[in-house]
Order: sequence, then structure tokens, then C-alpha cells
Amino acid sequence: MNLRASFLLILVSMIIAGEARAQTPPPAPLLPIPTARQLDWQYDEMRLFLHFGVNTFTDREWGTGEEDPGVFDLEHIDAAQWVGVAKAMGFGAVILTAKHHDGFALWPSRYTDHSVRSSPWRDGNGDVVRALADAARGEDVKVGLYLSPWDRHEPSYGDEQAYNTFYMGQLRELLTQYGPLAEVWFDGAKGEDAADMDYDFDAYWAMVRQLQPGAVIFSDEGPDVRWIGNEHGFAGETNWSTFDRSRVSVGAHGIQDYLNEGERGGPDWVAGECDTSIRPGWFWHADEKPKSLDQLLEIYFKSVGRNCMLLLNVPPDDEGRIDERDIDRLREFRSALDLIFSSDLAGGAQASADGVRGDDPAYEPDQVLDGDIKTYWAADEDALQGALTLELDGAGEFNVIRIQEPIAMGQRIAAYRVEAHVDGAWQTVSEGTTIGHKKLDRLAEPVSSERVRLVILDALAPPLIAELGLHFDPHAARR
Ligand code: FUL
Repeated sequence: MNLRASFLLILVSMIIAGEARAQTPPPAPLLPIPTARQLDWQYDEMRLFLHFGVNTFTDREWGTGEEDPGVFDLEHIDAAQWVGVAKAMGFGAVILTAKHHDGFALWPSRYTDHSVRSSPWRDGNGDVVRALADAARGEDVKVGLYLSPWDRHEPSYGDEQAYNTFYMGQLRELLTQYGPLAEVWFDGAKGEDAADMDYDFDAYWAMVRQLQPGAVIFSDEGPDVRWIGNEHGFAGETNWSTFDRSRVSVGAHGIQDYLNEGERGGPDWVAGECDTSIRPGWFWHADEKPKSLDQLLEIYFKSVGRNCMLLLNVPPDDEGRIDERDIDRLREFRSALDLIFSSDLAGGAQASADGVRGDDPAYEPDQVLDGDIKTYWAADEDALQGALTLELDGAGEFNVIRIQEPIAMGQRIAAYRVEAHVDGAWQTVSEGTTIGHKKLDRLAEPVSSERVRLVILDALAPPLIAELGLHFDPHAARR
């Protein structure tokens, strides 16, 4: 490089560096913040749960552990169909009951003969976990597994040391034989005969961390993802992803409200997961029917729309396939969501705010309209309140408001209201507490207005808003 060229290069680098210096530094994250694996999980918004096992054939919800493996008798297991359903309907992962309370293992575990190996399916040479992992590979659908600690078959159950060793042997098989897992699911159910026995969750979770560092761990108390406290699919209207793990433990009683709402300013990031079933039971039963579209939409708005993951159970039937009635309902559900969210009245809006961090374009209010949940409007540096106004591109009707915080920066907002300018005055159309990754407010009546504003009333740190959308739900209007 000649002298002139090097001089020019230095000059250009100085200008670039100078510009970089002039930019406002990014806001400090509000601790705690989610880990990368927690963020991936939250961005999925919906995951599919599959309860499948001996109960599918015996018409039970909780097997006794005394089932003859011979009942697990079918021609074919269509794992490609399960994955196809997940993909088509927008579920980011499929979580299978590798073993439920009956102790029957859906993979040929070397620690027990109570498994598919003793069943007539594929003459004992089948492996349901393998079938799922193979079907999901390359399909952009992740795999998760549920290994029930409660095991009503295993003779060592009740002997703390022996059982924990047995359980961890099984867990190791699942963590090492089937490729990457996105989630490992633990519940605290326990037999009365084992009241004195403790499951060694710390050791289980350490093993998951070591062998599957990308997997989130679900249990009542996290460490990554917490149970939301009920099986209806409803998060609290207030739902903090911040939480204090030292206040709860797996299987503890009387903590449902705490699980449902999390804790403002809690020291741990443990976001909520809403597990619920499309049917009355978790397992498939011939005479049960899927929930209605309205029920599924209610679940969606009260889970995903309240900063929660929706883990929806859709159980395969005794022919190894998801029931067509459930698929039809899921199709309606998917079309309804697409109809509501594919158009956004805020689309061509002009956004303004009462303050912008450092007057920096990177934090301007129009960031809430760019469809990117990682960029955001940032209020003034010291503000714990703020207002963001949208001038819409003509009046239109909306009855769903979508608000999203950039949660990688921590969960900040504790109270807000949304106002619409109607008949010359601002009127409150909805109000709420937490927002988190996604808050969806359904309005009782559609609102028609050319100006809408989000007023943040209380926040733990300067508010940041990633997205603000205004949608129309014809199903709500019909009700
Ligand atoms: C509970 C179990 O007892 C139910 O059978 C079901 O698997 C549900 C998801 O978790 O703890």
C-alpha cells in the first residue's frame, strides 16, 4: 500500500471511530436477563407436547406400572406426521413423554425390560424416541423429552439412592443417544409409598447441563423454565419472568400463585411455561374430543399473550398418529392466528415519543414498527415512565393490541395503559401490568381511531419497547 492510500485509510478509520464515539451507548441491561437457551425457547412461543405410551392403549391417564408391555401393540408409529403437524402449525419443538408414571420406557433402556423392547411393536426392535429424533432432523423442529421421576413399575422406587442411580442411568441414555435436545421436562409427581424419598434434582440438572448445554430445564422451580401453576394454559395477568428460586421447590404445595405471576424484581430469570392439553386428558382416549377454537384462542391469549410459552399437548392415538379431529382443530387455530396477526393497523403509522435515549436514531420510536423484536424504542436515560404515540395511516378498527419488550435487556415494565384518540379526547382502551416478550390485550369492543398511544406508568428501569401492533380479531367481534 502506498503512502497516500495508507493516509486515506487512517483518515476513514478515524471518521468511523469518531462516529461510533458520537453514538449513544446502549442502555444497560436490567439484571437478571435470560440466557441464550432461554431466549431461543421464549421466541418459539408454542411447543407441542405428546403424551404417548401404554396409557394410550389402556384408556388410562396414570398407568399402574403393572401393564403388560404386550398392550403396546400397533403396526406403525408415524413420527413424521407428528413433526409435520408441529411444523405446519407453528410449534418450534416437540416434547415426548419418553417415560410416564407407569415406568414404561418408549426407548429400549438397558436399565429395565419394561419398555418397547418387550412389546410386539416392531417385534421389540422399535424405539419411539429414535423415530421422533429421526423425523425431526432437518425439519427445523426441535426435540424435547419428559422423563417422569415417578415410576410405578421400577422395583427400586422408594429406595432413594438406588432409584436416583437408576433414574440417572435412564436420563443419561436420553441425553446421549438422540442428538441435541431443546428441553428436558421434569415434574415432581410422587407415589405415596415414597413420601420420604427425595428426587435428586440437582444431580439430574447438572447432568443435563453437562450433556445437553443447549436444553432448557423445565420444573416447578426452573432452573430455566418454571411451571405456570395450573394446567389450564393460563398465565397470570401479571407475569414476571423474574422469580426467586429459593422461595419454591419442585412439588411444593401452596405456591401456585407465585408460579403464576413470578416476582417483580426477583433475582432469577425463570420464565413461565403453560402446559395444557387440547383434550380433557393428557393421553388419547377414543371418546374424547378436542377443545373448541374459541377455547384454544382463549388459551393462546392467556399464555403466549401473557408472556408465557404455550406447551400444547396433542396426544397420538393407538395407531401412532395424531387424531384427524385434533389436526382439523389445529388447522382452524393456525388460520385464526394468521388472520389476526398477518395484518397490522400500525403498519404504515408514524411513531413519536415524549423522549428518546440520547436522541439517537437507533432508539427512535419507529423501531416498534420494524417487525424486529431485537430493536427497540428506548425512553430517556433516567425515565421510568414514557409515552409512545402512533399516528395511523387512516382510521381502522382494532380489538387486539400487541406489545413486546426486548427481553434480552431484562423485563422492565410494571404498569401501562393504552389510549385511543376518539371524539377529540384520549380514552383508555386497555390497561395492564407486565408485558415481557409478548402481551396481547383483547378489547371488549373494536376501537376505531387514527391515534393510539401507549403510556408506560411504572417501570423498573428505563422502558424499552420492541414492537407495538394493532390487530383485528373477527372471532372476538363475533362473540
Ligand atoms: C403431570 C402428570 O401427572 C400428568 O399425567 C401429565 O403428564 C402432566 C403434564 O404432568 O405432572
